[in-house]
Amino acid sequence: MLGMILTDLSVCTYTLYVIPGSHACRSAMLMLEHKQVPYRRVDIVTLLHPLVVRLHGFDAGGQTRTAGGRRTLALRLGDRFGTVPALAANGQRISTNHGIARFLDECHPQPPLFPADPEQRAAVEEVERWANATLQMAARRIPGAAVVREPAPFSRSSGDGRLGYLLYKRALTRRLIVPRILRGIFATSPSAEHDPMNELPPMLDRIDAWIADGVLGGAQPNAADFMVAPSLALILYRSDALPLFEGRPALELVDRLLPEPAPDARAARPS
Ligand SMILES: N[C@@H](CCC(=O)N[C@@H](CS)C(=O)NCC(=O)O)C(=O)O
Repeated sequence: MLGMILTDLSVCTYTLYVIPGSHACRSAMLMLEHKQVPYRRVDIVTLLHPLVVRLHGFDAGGQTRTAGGRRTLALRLGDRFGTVPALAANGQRISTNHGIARFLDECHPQPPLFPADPEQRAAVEEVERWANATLQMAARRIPGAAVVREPAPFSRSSGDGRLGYLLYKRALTRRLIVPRILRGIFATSPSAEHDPMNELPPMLDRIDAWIADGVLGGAQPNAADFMVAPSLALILYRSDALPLFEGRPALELVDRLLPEPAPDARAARPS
């Protein structure tokens, strides 16, 4: 079918629509894997995804996303058409990680994605909300600022990493299209003065505090862990972000849930 690559042809009831390397999509994949629910993954060609998921009966779950304080035309259109991850399950259409987490906990209670205790649950939901509204967009714009400044090196280095290749398999396609996505959709500027990297240390401080409080990084990962870790993994595609992570519990969290692939595993992957 136009715009799609079937990545797993085994027969199963759940189908997850994603785009390659998306941190938001990896959150849903981690939650499905946590539940040990088998699913078929459908990779949609990036930029066709709002239309493709809409044609499959999804929407964007009523989101109103902003980037750099702006609601660009493309974001408004995406919020009108649909977003990924999108989960088709037994005839139901579940849009957004927020919806997917709750659907999974209802249909597959064990292991839970939210604590049973109401106070602890409220704390996890607060972090989940922040990760969805603030961290997920910052995670696009922090590496994005480096991409729009210097597209060529990033198009080469983003061919592999904790989330796999980012958005497009071919480096030339990434070189030509990704900077346009970042500027046009996510309002990312090359200006060093307005580099969103400045927002990273306070965000890492918040995450470290939540880990210290036991809301994140517990023995049993929860929905908020699965929202936070992929965004941190995406930020780490920007090499000068790593020193800001060194020695932090936030780095341990992402290393645990989404480790850096070993160099020999990278070499063995088909290009
Ligand atoms: N925050 C939501 C939405 C995720 C999201 O923004 N997904 C992006 C891909 S990474 C998307 O589908 N964008 C479509 C568009 O902006 O048109 C979630 O976690 O489910």
